[in-house]
This record gives sequence, structure tokens and C-alpha cells, in this order.
Amino acid sequence: MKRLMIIGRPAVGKTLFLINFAAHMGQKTLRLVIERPDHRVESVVLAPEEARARLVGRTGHFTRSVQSLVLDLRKGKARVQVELEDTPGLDLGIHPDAEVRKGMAQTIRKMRAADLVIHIVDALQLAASPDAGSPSIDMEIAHFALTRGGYIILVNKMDIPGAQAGLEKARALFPGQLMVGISALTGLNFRQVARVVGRYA
Ligand SMILES: Nc1nc2c(ncn2[C@@H]2O[C@H](COP(=O)(O)OP(=O)(O)O)[C@@H](O)[C@H]2O)c(=O)[nH]1
Ligand SMILES: [Mg+2]
Repeated sequence: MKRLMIIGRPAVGKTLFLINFAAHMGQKTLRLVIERPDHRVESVVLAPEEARARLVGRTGHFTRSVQSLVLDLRKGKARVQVELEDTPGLDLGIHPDAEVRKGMAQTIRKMRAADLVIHIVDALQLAASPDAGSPSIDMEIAHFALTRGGYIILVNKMDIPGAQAGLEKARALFPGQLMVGISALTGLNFRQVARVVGRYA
């Protein structure tokens, strides 16, 4: 099964995207497999609204481990399944919490072999950053992701006023890169993302 991996900084909307995109693709209940950094695996079945209440956080590092679900897609006349993985946020520097550090290491390890890296950035964070050219974890992710397989950037939170400037900054920072402005909250442009996902299924 192909492996699609959602990565990005903390609180950019990775988990909300996982839940709402799975719902958009027709999943009424989400069967989530949670891989703890110590390799324990748990499985939970949640309705999308429960998943949002339990798994989406306002502050950084709410997601402590890789959690995944299987998406059922139509490819031509056939149906195919892909694994969509949500990950803990990646940060520059060494996080004081050992569990968070392990989760980040796990993310980087798994990223090498992913069939598609779905890199989410926050349009408002980008719009607000004083220097669009400064090196950041997002540039590091982009450099690394490009050395391997498929790669797309989703510029998220486009439902919030001021986000357009962030999308423009993203286009300037990552020229020529496959990129879609989305809202994980409202589902804006999910159909476009679904087409890209279908190419890697
Ligand atoms: N307005 C708006 N808020 C969002 C969007 N995506 C995520 N959020 C909010 O951003 C915060 C972090 O979301 P979460 O999915 O936990 O981020 P993660 O750390 O990247 O997994 C939560 O308060 C979400 O409700 C979006 O597209 N629009
Ligand atoms: Mg999360």
C-alpha cells in the first residue's frame, strides 16, 4: 500500500486536515492506528466530530506520535487504498520533552520512504514572518522532501482574512513547487488535493 505522509510545523493544521480530508473522501468513521514512539500500536474508531474534539489542538505538539488511517480511493474504474499518516510537528532545535523528540525522529525516519510527502504550512504564519528568505524548518523539509519521491505543499488556513499574502509568499519561497491553498477547516480545494493524491495511489 502506498504511504502518504503529512508533515509540517506544530499547529499548522495537519491533524485537522487528516480528519476532514478523510471525511471528504467519504469516511463516516475514522479507523485510526496510533504508533507510539515506543512502538506500541493502538487502534481507535472515531466519528470525525469526536476525532476533531480529541485530536486537534490549539497549542503546538498536541499530536505525540504518528497516527494513520486508510483511505479508499477511486482510480479509474478500480478502487485502491492508501495509507495517510499524520505526524507530530517538526521544529528546529531540541525539544525538552523526550516523547516529542522521539516523535520527531520517527517522523524524519519515515519520511524517507513515503510515496508522497504532504507538507502543510500556515498561511498566516508565513504572512506574518518578517523575512520570507530566512532559513526555516519549512525550507529544510522542502530540501529533504525534494530529494526523494512525490512532494506537495498545502498552504493552509486560507479561510482566514490575510491568508492570501501568505500564499503569495509561499509561491515566492518555493518557486515552481506543486502547491495548493487550502482550508483544513472548510475543505477549500480538497478536490484539487484529492486529484494529486490519486496520482500517487
Ligand atoms: N481557521 C482555521 N483554523 C485551522 C485550520 N486548520 C487548523 N486550524 C486550527 O489550528 C489549530 C491547530 O490544528 P491542528 O490540526 O491540531 O494542527 P497540527 O499541530 O498541525 O496537527 C487548531 O486550533 C485548529 O482548529 C484552517 O484551515 N482554518
Ligand atoms: Mg496534530
